[in-house]
Amino acid sequence: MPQDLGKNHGRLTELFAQPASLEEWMDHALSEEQVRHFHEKGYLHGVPLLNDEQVSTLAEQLEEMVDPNHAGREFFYEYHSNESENPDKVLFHALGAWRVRPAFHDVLWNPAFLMAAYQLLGTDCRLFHDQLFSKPAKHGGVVAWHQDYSYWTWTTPMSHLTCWIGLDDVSTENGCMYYVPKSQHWGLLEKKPIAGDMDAISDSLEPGQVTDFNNKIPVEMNKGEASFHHPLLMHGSYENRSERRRRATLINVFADGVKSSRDDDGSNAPGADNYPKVPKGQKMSGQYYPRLFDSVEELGEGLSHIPTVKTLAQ
Ligand SMILES: O=C(O)CCC(=O)C(=O)O
Repeated sequence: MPQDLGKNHGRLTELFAQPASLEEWMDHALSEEQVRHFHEKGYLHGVPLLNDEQVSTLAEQLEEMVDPNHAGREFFYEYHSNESENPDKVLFHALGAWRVRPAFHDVLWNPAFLMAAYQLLGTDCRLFHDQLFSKPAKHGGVVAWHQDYSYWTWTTPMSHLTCWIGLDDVSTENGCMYYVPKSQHWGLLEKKPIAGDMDAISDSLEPGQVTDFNNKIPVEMNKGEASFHHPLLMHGSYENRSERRRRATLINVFADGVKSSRDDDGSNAPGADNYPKVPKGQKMSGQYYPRLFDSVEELGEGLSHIPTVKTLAQ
């Protein structure tokens, strides 16, 4: 019987060493300039989060999960695959890998991720969910322009953060993400279909916002590097025109204290039927929404010296 790894909140592997001192945590801290960049533009990219061994272990375990018959498939919250015979050709998107394979479980407690998430949220985080993306070589699939929070309005208040981690080098040729800088100030726009028409959002935009798309930036990075973005930042990715795959894992977190606003019948949370349920009005917490970081416990007296989006705003 496959085990649900989500029942366990301790490390399952030796892949990610835990810092033993404040100094070791500080080795992972973002600079004030990086935090300011995120605060102003709504994103930060090129943050090194994984070494080569971590990348290859995650990539191997992703390959296993691309096979729809793998052990543990039932623990996914969402699982979309075009079911090709050849794993290299599968367009794959799934949520919940942390419950299925140990490296995806332990990457949630990667100290480099936790430190950056603390600084960019300005507070301690809990896991919302993870995601896997694999775009095969020469594949026409796009991820249409969208704002992540348009999928998450059943959790409030909006205090969420996305971390996108490349398991391959990513460039404009193999379908890297694009961001529209400062679009986090546009407010929440209508949700449009995520596949098919890249520009489906365009009829919800003001003329000035349409012009802002001219400033979109490609998030080109080396494998093992991450980008972070604000829940309202407009982003998407074009097709993979290259001979190379483009694989990534994402970690979606929210501030400790975010509550469920999901109606009992789930009507205001389309697509979220398989997520562990929290009654409306209650804090998103419990086994499947673990608190990943306790800044007071981990950073103690160092806390007041660490730049965060909240200290910048003061
Ligand atoms: O990996 C992609 O192409 C899209 C990822 C995405 O939509 C996200 O990071 O929220």
